[in-house]
Amino acid sequence: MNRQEIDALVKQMNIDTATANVNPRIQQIVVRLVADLFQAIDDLDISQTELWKGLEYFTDAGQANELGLLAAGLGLEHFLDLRADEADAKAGITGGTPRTIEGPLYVAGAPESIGFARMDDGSEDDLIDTLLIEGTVTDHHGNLIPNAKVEIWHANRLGSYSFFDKSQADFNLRRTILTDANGKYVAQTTMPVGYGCPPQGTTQALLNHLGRHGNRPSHVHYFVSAPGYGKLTTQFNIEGDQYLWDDFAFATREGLVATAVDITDEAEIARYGLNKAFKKIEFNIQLIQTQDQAPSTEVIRRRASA
Ligand code: MBD
Ligand code: FE
Repeated sequence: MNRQEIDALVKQMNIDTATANVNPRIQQIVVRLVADLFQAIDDLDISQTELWKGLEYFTDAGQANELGLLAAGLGLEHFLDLRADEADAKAGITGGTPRTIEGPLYVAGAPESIGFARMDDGSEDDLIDTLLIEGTVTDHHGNLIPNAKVEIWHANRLGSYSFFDKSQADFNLRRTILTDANGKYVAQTTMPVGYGCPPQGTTQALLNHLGRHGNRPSHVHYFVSAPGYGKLTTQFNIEGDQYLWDDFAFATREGLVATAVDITDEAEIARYGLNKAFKKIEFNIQLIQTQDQAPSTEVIRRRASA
């Protein structure tokens, strides 16, 4: 079949046969996606058995709640970031901390505090290094932004996230910190370990067929927002991890690589109120002022809440 025949066929299938509530945007998107699918079936001579295999895959992935993970693993989420960067550039927006993907593991409703939060529940104290994260939130001139909302979430020493891993306490390693009067935030937590896709899951099954691993480097997620500034979705990825530049979700970016510095000096340890050597990461965040011509950076998607 040629494209004209395919387009004609798809159009026919999308003629309104009912009168109410047509959504022209959905119509436009579905017509295009269906035509592109037909084209791919034709080009690749996809068999009926293969087509059903694909539909069954989506059924299984949806039932396993792994479609968000799949979107990360297929690079869809990263692709949308690259498009958002392009849209910013077109609108003349430059600078600020780079964005990178949210991933599928955010949970709304984490405990809030001002200036400082301890994020871990102490259960990993003897098993993993303490990590101290500190930084400021500023505008792109370097002016400090007090009262900015810094939402932080990360994995434990096994690469697992609370809520999704029911063996952890609710909101373990998830906090919302409002920057203090000096625009500063400090988080005391534990060193995260990189995430790996569930080995028996639907995402890993597909990655296996593609000859790909399903691992992420050690990283910490952020949402940062303040009135008058675009909401920033980002992460830092930690230097030294074998997957730093081999992330199955393509989230590591220049400007988002953090170095964990070993702090062993007794006076420094005492100054932070700690009782053992720890690692420290400085992660400063620059927000961009909202502009009329700027595309919104707020992404609406279904998220867990606890
Ligand atoms: C993660 O922790 C993550 O950040 C992404 C993008 C995908 C799966 C797990
Ligand atoms: Fe993550």
